[in-house]
Amino acid sequence: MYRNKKISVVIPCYNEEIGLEKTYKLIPKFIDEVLVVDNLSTDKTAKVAKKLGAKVISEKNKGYGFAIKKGIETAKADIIITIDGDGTYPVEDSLRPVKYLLDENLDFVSCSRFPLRNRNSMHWQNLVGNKLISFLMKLLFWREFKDGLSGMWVFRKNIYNSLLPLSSDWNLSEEIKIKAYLHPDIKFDEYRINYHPRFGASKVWPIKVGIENIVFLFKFRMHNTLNLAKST
Ligand SMILES: Nc1nc2c(ncn2[C@@H]2O[C@H](COP(=O)(O)OP(=O)(O)OP(=O)(O)O)[C@@H](O)[C@H]2O)c(=O)[nH]1
Ligand SMILES: [Mg+2]
Repeated sequence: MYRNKKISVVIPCYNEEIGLEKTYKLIPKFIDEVLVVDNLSTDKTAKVAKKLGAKVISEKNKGYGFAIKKGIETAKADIIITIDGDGTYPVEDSLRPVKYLLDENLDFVSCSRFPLRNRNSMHWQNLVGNKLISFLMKLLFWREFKDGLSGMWVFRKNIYNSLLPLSSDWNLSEEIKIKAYLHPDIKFDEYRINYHPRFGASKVWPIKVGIENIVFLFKFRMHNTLNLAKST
């Protein structure tokens, strides 16, 4: 609880038995609810999460988007914080972006990892991909996104129905930020955070995901242009 607001942390997990424990132990006391979404893990992720005291839900459709949506929809909170289960996002400092959201009367804060404080925290392929996608987001949507692919967001749950992201995979990260920024009644901003090296092995193919992210951005832009043209 913080300033009378109930706060949930949502952690989508696919085989994060190593990182989840490290992540969980850093969760600060003001958090009311920790939701671990087990996305078809074949390791002990669900067992570890239960033992730690998290609420464990399972998402049977494979994909980051499916997992994070399930967690957000299940969370019973006024404010939701999303992080990864690999120890990378600074949940220990999550009061800062929450304060920023409330002090500035915002609805959606996307936590930016850039400029990186610890150069070793991100593989160079991810760094290049992130920069390229953030640049394309700026070019296509005319707003600077310092970190278009950050997985740490702090937002008011009551705006979620106005965003309703459709993506089932990694594209959801871009989609939710762009929708939050474009929505006329939602106040969006970014807030700089630290980023730590990952615990456990990565399961992502950065080039494949990068290409999917780029194709999605162009399609999403076209869809928005068509909708705008129809409404004028
Ligand atoms: N790879 C993968 N991760 C998933 C999936 N569903 C949920 N996740 C979780 O989503 C979070 C983000 O995925 P990460 O693998 O950390 O992706 P990333 O941060 O872009 O890249 P790395 O940390 O370098 O692997 C992690 O907690 C994953 O365990 C899935 O279907 N595939
Ligand atoms: Mg990660």
